[in-house]
Amino acid sequence: MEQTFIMIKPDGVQRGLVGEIIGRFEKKGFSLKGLKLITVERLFAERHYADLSAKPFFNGLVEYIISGPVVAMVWEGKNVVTTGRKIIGATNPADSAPGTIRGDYAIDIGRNVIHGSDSVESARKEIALWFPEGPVSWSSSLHPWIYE
Ligand code: 3AN
Repeated sequence: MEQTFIMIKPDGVQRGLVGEIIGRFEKKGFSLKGLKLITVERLFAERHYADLSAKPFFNGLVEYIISGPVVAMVWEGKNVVTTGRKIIGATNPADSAPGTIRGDYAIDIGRNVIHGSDSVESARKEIALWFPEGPVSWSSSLHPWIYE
């Protein structure tokens, strides 16, 4: 089953959106396979965002991510990478539809509350970076009620 890496950024934690965000993924039917509240160091944040290191906003992005604790999660389910991105909404909250997390709770691109892996391959890399111990292995008893 597919897995994705989801991170509630420091603004989402400070604003008390953790329960709301976890609830949206849970109610959809996805399974939580990893969860931790951590403050990451600069080098770690730079590794996570290595693909964006040439962007003019890179330093500001790293400062933002290390500014407070984040909630790092692994979610599992059919098409969870693509569907997770839909639940999150477009990168720029100005373009995110109402009903998405960013559409409902964010205004600025540099304070967009949440991160979600953009492909199965980046999910694999991000889960390995954030959860070197591996996700938690368990099966939801709701499975037959969610999948046909
Ligand atoms: P997403 O997080 O939707 O996958 P990416 O990977 O393009 O989007 O960007 C990663 C993060 O970089 C975004 N979540 C956002 O916080 C930040 N970012 C992207 N573009 C900009 C920008 N033009 N100005 C400031 N921050 C940006």
